[in-house]
Amino acid sequence: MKFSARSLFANALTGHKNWPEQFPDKEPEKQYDVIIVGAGGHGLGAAYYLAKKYGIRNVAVIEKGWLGGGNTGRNTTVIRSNYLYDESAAIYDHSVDLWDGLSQELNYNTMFSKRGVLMLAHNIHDVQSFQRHIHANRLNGVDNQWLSREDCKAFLPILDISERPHYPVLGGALQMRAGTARHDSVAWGYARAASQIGVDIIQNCAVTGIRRSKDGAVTGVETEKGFIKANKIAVSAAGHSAVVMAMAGLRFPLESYPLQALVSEPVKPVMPCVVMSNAVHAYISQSDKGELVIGAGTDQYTSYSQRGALHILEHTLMSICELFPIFKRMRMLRSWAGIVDVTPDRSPILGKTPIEGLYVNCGWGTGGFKATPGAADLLAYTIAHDEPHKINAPFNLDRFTGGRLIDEAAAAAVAH
Ligand code: FAD
Ligand code: PYC
Repeated sequence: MKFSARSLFANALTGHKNWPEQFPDKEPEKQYDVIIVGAGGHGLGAAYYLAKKYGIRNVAVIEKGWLGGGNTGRNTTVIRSNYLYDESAAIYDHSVDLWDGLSQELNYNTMFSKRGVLMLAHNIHDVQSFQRHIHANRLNGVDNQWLSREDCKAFLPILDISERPHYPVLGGALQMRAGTARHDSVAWGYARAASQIGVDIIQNCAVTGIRRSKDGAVTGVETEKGFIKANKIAVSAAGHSAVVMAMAGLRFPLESYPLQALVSEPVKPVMPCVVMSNAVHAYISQSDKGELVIGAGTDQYTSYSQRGALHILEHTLMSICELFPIFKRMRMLRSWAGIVDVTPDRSPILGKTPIEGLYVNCGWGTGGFKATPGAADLLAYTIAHDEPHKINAPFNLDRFTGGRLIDEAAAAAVAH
């Protein structure tokens, strides 16, 4: 049996043993109270809150790769809550609130930095849409303000506000409480804290099936290493949620797409905030190490391949250079992709399923990193109480049959 260097390192850090030492038999008798499928920030965070807030410690998080190796470790860390609808304001703002104290809560520096997120408007439709968002946000107590073209330049001097670019800047919406964090620290922080209070994290162990009793309730998961029993199972397997839910016989309204990002060589501080532009399919920030962190829109075709199309990156870099001519000679160090699962209304699905004992957290699409502490907290609540919290109740699966969609396409901020 082989283990990657990363997973051995992960185990060393969390004090966890690998599967064979933990479960010498192929068919362990171990019965967990809760199994969470997927050791991303959401799954690990839910395990932490189950143990910490509700005293449910007999929990296993089962991961096919290494912890934090999915989208949690691949994203560009934009955290904001400037969504349009009341339901979204409540769920994303709950998360931003939790980000605030997370480093202290976990005793692990998540490097949350409220440097502001500026969303650029390039046409009259953008202007109207962003101003509508600003009004809606304010009514919900979420900070967001309109900047004129000149205000944008004053806030971000390297921005080209001339008529030269294909998409001239007409203004922008700025949320100052928004910002960035360090992506994998969230997974590590939750993993260490959960592990310290009794949660098992089992890596290199893909879930391959969900077993159900004759009356339909879940009884456990089939994995590459054998069957593991539990009467409650939560699936938090971003990008692959539809595949895992199909194991229980459920069809989910999700499509999976590659989403790409890249980073440059490090340079001295030059970007004071995050800048996003849905119209040009590009966004950019600067990490504390000095690298420019640049993200693209999703690929145009569905795929589970963790690499995206080159022309998407070319288009993104072209747009970045138009908005910021100063970056034309920067060299890019690396690029990568993650698989995001997208719902028809671009809002997540977080709650119970029609199957007894089966819970789901998926469909965060291009925007679930910001939601990590909030989604984790609400998933733990839903599992512990066997009913959703009022914040996630609107995000249930049956909104797609009942028609109560929460259409956040315009607030997604990343081109799909
Ligand atoms: P993940 O971290 O993906 O964890 C899910 C885990 O499930 C994975 O580790 C996977 O291996 C595991 N898994 C899957 N199938 C199985 C199985 N059968 N058995 C066991 N385990 C399984 N969001 C933002 O808010 N801001 C951003 O700036 C942002 N930028 C992004 C940039 C990129 C390039 C990408 C790809 C995504 C971005 N996102 C962003 C989205 C964000 O990354 C995700 O929504 C979020 O990280 C999802 O977290 P998670 O814990 O649910 O999923
Ligand atoms: O949801 O803010 C976001 C985001 C930024 C980059 C990718 N997603």
